[in-house]
Amino acid sequence: METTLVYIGLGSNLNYPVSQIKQARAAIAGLEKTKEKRFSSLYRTEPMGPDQPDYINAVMAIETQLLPEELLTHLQSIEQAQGRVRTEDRWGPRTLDLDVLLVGRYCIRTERLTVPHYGIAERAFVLYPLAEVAPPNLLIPGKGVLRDLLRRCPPKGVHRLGEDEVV
Ligand code: 5RU
Ligand code: CA
Ligand code: CA
Repeated sequence: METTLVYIGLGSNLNYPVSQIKQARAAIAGLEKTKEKRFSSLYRTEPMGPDQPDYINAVMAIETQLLPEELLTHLQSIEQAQGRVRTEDRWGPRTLDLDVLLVGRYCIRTERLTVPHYGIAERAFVLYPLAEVAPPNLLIPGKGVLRDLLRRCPPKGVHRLGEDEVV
C-alpha cells in the first residue's frame, strides 16, 4: 500500500499544555494505518496573533495510508476528545490544535483542508520544531525550501523546553 510522509503541527495553551501534547502524540501514533516516524522537542512559544497564554508547540512526522481528509477527521476527533471548544474568537486559546502541515509533495485545496498549511512559511513556532524532524532541503510546495524559510524567520519567542523546565 502507498504510504505518505505527513508532518503534523501540535499546539496547546490551556489545561496543562505539555500533557495535552504528549496525550495527542500517543493518540496520533495509535491511529489506524499510521506509524510515528519522528517527534520534535517541545517548545514554549510566545503567542502570535491575539494576546493569550504562551503555547507549547511541537511537530510530528508520521507515515500513513489514510487519505488526507480521513486523517483530518481523526485529528479533529482527537482535538474534541481533549476538550477543544470552538468559540467566536477563531484564534483564541485552546487545549489542543492539530494542523496537517505537509502531505508529501502534494498541494491540497478543499473546503476542509489547505496543504501546505497556511502560514507555515512565516511561523517560527512551526519552522523550528519542523527543522528538528525534517531535512534542511525539505521542499514546501509553493513556499520554498525549509533552510531558506528558516533564514527568513528568526527564532524570536521560541524556546526549546529544557529537561528540567517546569511549565
Ligand atoms: C495570527 C498570526 C494568528 C499567527 C495565528 C499559535 C497565528 C499561536 C500557536 C503560537 C495561534 C493563529 N502562537 N497563535 N503557537 N496559534 N506561539 O500554535 F499562528 S492562532
Ligand atoms: Ca494552528
Ligand atoms: Ca488548526
